Amino acid sequence: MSRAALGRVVVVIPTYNEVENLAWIVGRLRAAEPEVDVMVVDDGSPDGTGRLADTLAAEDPRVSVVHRTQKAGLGAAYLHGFAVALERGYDVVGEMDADGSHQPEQLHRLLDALEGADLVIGSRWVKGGSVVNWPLSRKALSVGGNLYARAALGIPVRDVTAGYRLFRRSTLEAIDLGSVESSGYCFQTDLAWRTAKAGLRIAEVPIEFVERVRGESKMDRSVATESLRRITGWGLRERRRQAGAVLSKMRGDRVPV
Ligand SMILES: Nc1nc2c(ncn2[C@@H]2O[C@H](COP(=O)(O)OP(=O)(O)OP(=O)(O)O)[C@@H](O)[C@H]2O)c(=O)[nH]1
Ligand SMILES: [Mg+2]
Repeated sequence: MSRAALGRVVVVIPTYNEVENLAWIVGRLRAAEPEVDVMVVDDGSPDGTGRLADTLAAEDPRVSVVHRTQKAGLGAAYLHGFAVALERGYDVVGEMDADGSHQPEQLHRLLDALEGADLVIGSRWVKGGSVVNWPLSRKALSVGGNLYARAALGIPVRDVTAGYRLFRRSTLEAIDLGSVESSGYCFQTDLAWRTAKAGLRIAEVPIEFVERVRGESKMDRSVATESLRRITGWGLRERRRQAGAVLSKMRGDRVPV
């Protein structure tokens, strides 16, 4: 499919204290994909990231900024950005970190895969995917978290926590964003899970994920705890639903006709 057939594409970049990274990543994205728009969603970063984003937007009509007043988590920032993107009529809405972990030069892989999918995930854990500069402990956390999520939810996605993504507009409209409560990274699992449940197509393409070299990670224990708690809850609910469906089918089968 040609790029034009995808329609208008915007990549949302959530930021909190990314002043050292933002110009670098936005510049790379604009150079790699000149037809793709960029929307920075900043949570009132004390380090001036929001002001820097305004400067970038003033220099380039394809860059825009959404300012939020306080740090409310990655999920909340994305939900805000998605709502603005849908309101502005974009056909494809993407996710990308500001810290260089998601390489703009690999976005074409995701764009190409969107032809046959409703959600494309840039994946570290499919064949050809990789992680650069992660200690073994961080790898184990990601692989373990993915195994757990896959087992609990039964979705066939290798990297369900990954945050390099493209959604079709129709996907975001189908998965009831208004009822999403996940605020941390669990947001990523939540949206993949909703997409799978809606019967939509999820494709994974391999990416090389590069650990941030500048600025501080916002990952902390509460983020991992939220994921574990919510995924377990969703998994148990799903198992109960499946068991209920089997039971009612068995009862239905026995009803004499
Ligand atoms: N607007 C907003 N952005 C956030 C928030 N938390 C994280 N981010 C951004 O989300 C992206 C991912 O955050 P990171 O801290 O890099 O998280 P991570 O990649 O899982 O962790 P590291 O691998 O340790 O870097 C970055 O662009 C952050 O600036 C938040 O509360 N609000
Ligand atoms: Mg990061």
